[in-house]
This record gives sequence, C-alpha cells and structure tokens, in this order.
Amino acid sequence: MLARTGATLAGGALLLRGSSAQAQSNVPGAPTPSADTGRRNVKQDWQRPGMPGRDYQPVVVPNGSKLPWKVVDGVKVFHLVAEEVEHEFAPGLTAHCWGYNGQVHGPTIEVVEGDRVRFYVTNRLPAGTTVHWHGLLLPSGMDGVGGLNQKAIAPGETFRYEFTVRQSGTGMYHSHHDEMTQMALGMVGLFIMHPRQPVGPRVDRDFAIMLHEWRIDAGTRRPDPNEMTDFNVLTMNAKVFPATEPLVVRKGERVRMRFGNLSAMDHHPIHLHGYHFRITETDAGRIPESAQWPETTVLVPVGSTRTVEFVANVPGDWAMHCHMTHHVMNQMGHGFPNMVGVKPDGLDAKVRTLMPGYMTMGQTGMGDMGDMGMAVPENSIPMVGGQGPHDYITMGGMFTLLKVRENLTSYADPGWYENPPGTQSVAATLDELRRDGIDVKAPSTADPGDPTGSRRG
Ligand SMILES: [Cu+2]
Repeated sequence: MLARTGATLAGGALLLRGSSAQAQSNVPGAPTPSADTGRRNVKQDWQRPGMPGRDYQPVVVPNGSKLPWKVVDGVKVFHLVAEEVEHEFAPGLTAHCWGYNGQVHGPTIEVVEGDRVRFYVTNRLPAGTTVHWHGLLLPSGMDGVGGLNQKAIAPGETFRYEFTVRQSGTGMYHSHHDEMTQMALGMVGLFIMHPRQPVGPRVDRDFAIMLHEWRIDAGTRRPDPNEMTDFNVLTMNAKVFPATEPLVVRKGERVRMRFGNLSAMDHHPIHLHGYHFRITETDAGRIPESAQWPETTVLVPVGSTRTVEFVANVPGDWAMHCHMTHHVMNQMGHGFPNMVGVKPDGLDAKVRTLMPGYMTMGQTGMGDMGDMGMAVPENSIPMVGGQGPHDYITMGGMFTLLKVRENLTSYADPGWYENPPGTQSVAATLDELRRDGIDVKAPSTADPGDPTGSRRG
C-alpha cells in the first residue's frame, strides 16, 4: 500500500518521507467501525474505496470545487498543489492570494469513512508549507505541523501524506507552517468524510461552506496577514455577496449545511431565515439525536465545523448570513467617521471649492451607499449589497440566499421568488389605516408593561 518509490510528479521532486508513512500501524482500507456508531462490521464494504452515488451523495460547494482523485491499488490518490492564485472575491475586487490547485480556498476533499487516502502535496509557493488535516484521526507523523511532525515542504518539493479515514463528518485542511501568513492568504479547505453506512435521515442537498475573513485595503491587491482585528472582506467559500451563489433546493427536500471556520480571529454566528434547523454535527462527528437542539443561528467558532439539517418545506428566498453586522459589509464601511445625524447644510458647497465633487455622506447611515454609484478606488467594492427584486439589498460580505422552490427542473439559480398575493409586506393603504384605527400622525405610544402599575404616577 505504500507509494512506489522512484515515482515522480510534474512540478517538483518527489520526496518520500518513508519512515513516517511506514510507521502507521493501521490496516489499510479495513478499519473496524467504532463501537459508538453501533453499526455492523461489513468488511467487504469497507475494503473497497467509497464511490459517489453508490456510497454517498456528493456535497455541493457553492462557488467552489472538488479535488479530483483516482484509485491506485485500492488507495484514493490526490494531488494538492500549493500555489499563488489570482482570486476574485466579487466583480471589482481581485487579489493575489495563496491557495491550492488554482483555487481559493482549496478544492473540497470528499472521501468515505474507511477509505485509504494518499495525498501528494507539491509546493509551488516561494515559502515552505505543510498541510494539516484538521479534526482527522491519524498517525502523529501525518498531522502536518511544520517542524513538529515533519520538515516543511520546501519550494519545489512534493511530500506524501497517507492514512486511513477512521471517522465521518466535516473536517478541514490548512497550512500549518507560518499559519498566520498562509491561512490569511487563503490556504484552507474543507475535508468531507461520508459515513460508510448511512447515519440519520438521508439528505437530498448537502452544502459545504467555508467561512473566512481578510484584510484587503481598498486599492491594494494583497490580503494583509498582519491584520489582527479589523477585517474588511468576510467570505463564504471565498466570495462576498452579491457574488455568493444561492443554495437552490426543491421544496420538501432534506437539506444539510456544513460550515467550517478558519478565520484568523472571529467566530461567525450563521443565521438562517424562515427555518428552524437542528445542529447535527461538530468537527468530531454526529451528535446523538437526543442531544441535537433546534436553532435558527449556529455559532461556528474559529477552528471548528458545525453542521445543521432541516426540511425545506417553505418556498421563498431566504437570507442566510453571519449575524455580526460588520461581517455583512464589504470593504468601505470600516474606519469611516460617524456621520449619522450630521446636517451638512451649506458644508458641501464650501468644501467643493476645495474638492470638486465633494458630497457629505452617511448622515442617515450606510444604506444608500451601495447603489448611488459612488466612485470607489480601483480594485475595491462598495460597502454593501446588490440589486434585489424589490430594491437594493443593503447587505454584503458573509451573506447568501437559500432559494426554495416547487417544481424545479434543475438546481440552476431560479431567479427571484414571486410571493403569492397577500403574503408580502407592502405600503399600507389609507383604507387599511382607517379600518384599524391607525393615526400615523398621533404621538407614538408604548405600554410600560408593569403589571403592578407601581410606576404610574
Ligand atoms: Cu461573522
């Protein structure tokens, strides 16, 4: 089962760290199912590589990609190439990032519990790197911490990692050499491990989303790895709204969403509108059904994955986003002076004598800034949003849409949802106001809500 010695790969010399690979004591391809799953030990099934369609329903990676593989002597063989990637976060904003196989983030890896896997990692970066398999149970020598578990992979070198997947759930992979720099530049990816035998209700749509944060100053083209607190590009699968692809689901389908977070400094509370879901998995696998709990927001801490499931039984266009409000803004909303409530009066005319075209902005908030066509520096995007069916959507960053429809013929973006008559908020008519006794000019009222009445005079 060990790699043939003397093999070469394009793009760098193949260095085999034979001692660490051989030190593994696990039996290739045929682990015993762990006792806590309570499942049968069907060895024939476990000895063959898991196949899409037969053994699992492949995940969907919006805006993303999958890492290709082939089977060599019963082992799934992958080739990761660490390299610089020109990445577009949304039209108007690209940056020189570091990723894998031409992608930011790296392609999603998808395997099956029990698979024997072999990863060749070629380093085409100008600096050393390693790959850590985050959350995976494996031999110490395969864990990928530079200096601790292995030598860093020098530029031009190719290393081999090999282990048996002994678990199911959602893991991740990322550089573990000069992490602060390399992860800030994008070197992260998802590692999906399907159970060998089904666990829980079968899902129809299985989405995988990596959350990340970046500092890219307007007008520059390099994410700043030294940023510690003030991130201005917040991404789902390395895209900001409106470039995030919607999650399209047929009404009635059971949906799973897997979230990973390898941001530098922030946890992300991801909130889904219109549904209650159950939190079904952490990085360490399935939560027993009795311990799953209902939620509308799932906190995805840094260095963790969380998985939720629900049945998509209500059609519509539903927002799904990080609930930290600064994480649903794009670049230009940060470090702006607070102008709320300022009355500029004659100020603009005076300043225009010095700065032609000057206009005071932000007196009523940031909501108008995306669609007023304001000039932005080269290679930067407005702080918010995109055009929606009714108006401009004043959200950016870590924001996407769940689109649930009846009668879908494909999972292509079905466009905007048309709300059935009577089920959409619209301006109230005078007749309605009169009927319900609403006087829009009367002083507003609020009930103090003190049942004892002691606060009343
Ligand atoms: Cu967030």
